[in-house]
Amino acid sequence: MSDQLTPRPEHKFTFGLWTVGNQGRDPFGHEVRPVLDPVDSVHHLAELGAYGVNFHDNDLVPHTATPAERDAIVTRFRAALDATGMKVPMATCNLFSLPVFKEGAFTANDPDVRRFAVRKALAAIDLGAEFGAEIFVMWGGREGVEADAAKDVRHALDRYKEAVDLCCEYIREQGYGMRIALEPKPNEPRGDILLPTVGHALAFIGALEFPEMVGLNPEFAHETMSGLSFTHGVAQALWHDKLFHIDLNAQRIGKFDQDFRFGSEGIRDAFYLVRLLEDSGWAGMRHFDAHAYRTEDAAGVWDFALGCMRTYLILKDKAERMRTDTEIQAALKVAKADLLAEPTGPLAAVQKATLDEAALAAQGYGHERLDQLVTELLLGVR
Ligand SMILES: [Mn+2]
Repeated sequence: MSDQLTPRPEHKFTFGLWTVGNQGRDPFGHEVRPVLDPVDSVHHLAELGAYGVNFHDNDLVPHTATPAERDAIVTRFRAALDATGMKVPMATCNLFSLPVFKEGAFTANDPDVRRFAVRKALAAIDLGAEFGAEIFVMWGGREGVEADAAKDVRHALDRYKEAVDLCCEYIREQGYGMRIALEPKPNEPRGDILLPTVGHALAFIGALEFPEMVGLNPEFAHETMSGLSFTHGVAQALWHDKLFHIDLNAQRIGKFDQDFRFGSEGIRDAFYLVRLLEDSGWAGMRHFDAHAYRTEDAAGVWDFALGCMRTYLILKDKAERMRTDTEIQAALKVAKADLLAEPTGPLAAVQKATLDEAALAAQGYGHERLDQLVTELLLGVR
């Protein structure tokens, strides 16, 4: 059992450099942890059994770096990857920290700010491609507004589409084979952010020039902030074949973006998510976009990272037990869960069927018993 809960590279666990590198700054408090060298992160995470790391351009290469400094950083980082066997499956671009993006990046009103943003994204795509990244995440943290008078959302969406199209055009031109994953979020840092939920983003993809190149990177915390079921959002992304990447963490409804250790809140939601990912056979990275509590020192950061992975593996084991638990499987039969896979039609069958409305209305589905059995499984008494 203990070996089964030990993270290993084949589990495909990845962490952003910004997650373990988070220094604990919040809107009211300064940094509490020193800067973490990305090379140290690679070594620590490899020791813990992770598969790889992901980065924003400026997590690795500072915005002010000269080309020579960039090359030296890239060489040193590559050596750490080679020494540990760690991969870089995803890269992204920081289009939210610099003052130039205070009014937006891809959707800024000023066309020159937009050009600056697209150019920065193209450079980040190059950097990701250099490390073999197959997914490029776009989180539009500054693509939003507080003063609604100042921005026509319809035009902003035109410009958002244009920017994504330009990035796709560039990826194709360079022959990178990279795919783009949009990351929805309802608010924070902007009062309202564009593409606020999985549903908004899925609809947006249909309007793009290269829709087959673009999918989603849904985040547990972001959907939960809206009070929505993250698992349902992920299920719909899977249904559309648009789950390109995922951001795992924990969050309570109605709070600021907490980015807690996976499973630290909403353990039940986390369980159903893991069950969905495992049952669907989804082959993507199990990526954690979270950070250690501000109370933690350097050692606490590695406790945090290991905790994310162990909780995932524990929930994966619970999902497996659910599949083999005869009482739970019998309760699922009572709930007729298996019959949902059966088509309703064809039309002639619908028209011909003998339907006893009173009998159908009178039947019970046994959800109380089923739910309690799953609860007891999660609580460790089954
Ligand atoms: Mn995220």
